Amino acid sequence: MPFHTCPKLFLPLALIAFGVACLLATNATTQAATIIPIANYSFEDDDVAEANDTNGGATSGVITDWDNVPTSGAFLNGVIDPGNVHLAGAGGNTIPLPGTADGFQAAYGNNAQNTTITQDLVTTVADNTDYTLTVAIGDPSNFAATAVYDIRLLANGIELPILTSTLTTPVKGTFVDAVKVYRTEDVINTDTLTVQLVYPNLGGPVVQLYFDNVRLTFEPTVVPEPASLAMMVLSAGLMCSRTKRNR
Ligand SMILES: [Ca+2]
Ligand SMILES: [Ca+2]
Ligand SMILES: [Ca+2]
Repeated sequence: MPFHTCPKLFLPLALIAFGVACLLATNATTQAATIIPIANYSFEDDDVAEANDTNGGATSGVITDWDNVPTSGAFLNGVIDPGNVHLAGAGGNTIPLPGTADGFQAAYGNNAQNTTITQDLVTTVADNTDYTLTVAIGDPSNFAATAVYDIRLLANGIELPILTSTLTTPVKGTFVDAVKVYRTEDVINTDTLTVQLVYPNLGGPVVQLYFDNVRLTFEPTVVPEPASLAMMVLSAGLMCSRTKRNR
C-alpha cells in the first residue's frame, strides 16, 4: 500500500493496538508453571529394607498409590532401596540416591515383563495448556540395562500431543531426568490425567531400570510474541505519519 493512502486514523489505531498487545504480553509472561501433585511421587511412602542382593530384595508387585502391571509372575516391578551393588554410595537405609533422584528409594521395572507403573490423578485436562512431565531415570550397575523406556501423560488412556520429548539415555550408576512436554488445544475437559512409567519387554537378558522423583507441572500456552507484532504495526504507523508530513 503506498504511504500516501494511509488513513488519518492509522497512527492512533496502531498505538491502541500496541497498548493492548503489551497488556497481553505482560499477562502471558507472568503465568508461572503450576505443580500438579502426584501421590508417592518419590516411592518413599513404604520404607522397604535396604536391598543387598543382585535382584533387589524389594517390594515386589505393590507400589502404594500406583497401579503396577503386571501383578503376578516372575520379575515383578516394585520399590527398591538400592545398596552399593546397585548404585555406588547408596549403601544404607537413609542414604540419598544420586543424580536427579529424590530420597532413598525408587521404583524399579524388569524388562522380563512389560512393566507399566500408572497413577490416575485427580486433575482433569485443560485446553491450550503446556504440561511438563519429568522423571528421574536410574541405571543400576548390577545389570547391563538397555536404555529403552518411556514416560507418558495420558487423558482418558490416550497420550496427549507431544511438543518435545527428551528420553535421555540413563547413565550407569546414577539418575538423569527424562522430560516430555505436551501441548493441548481443544480437549475433553472431563478427562482425568494419568501418569505412566513404561519399561517394555524387548527380549534379551533380564535387566532393570529405576524410576524416581516423578514431577508434573502445567502452564497456559503462551501467546506468540504479541509485542513484536505490535512493534511492526507501530513502525508502519510512524512511517505512514512521517511520509504524510513530508509531502
Ligand atoms: Ca525416591
Ligand atoms: Ca528404605
Ligand atoms: Ca540405600
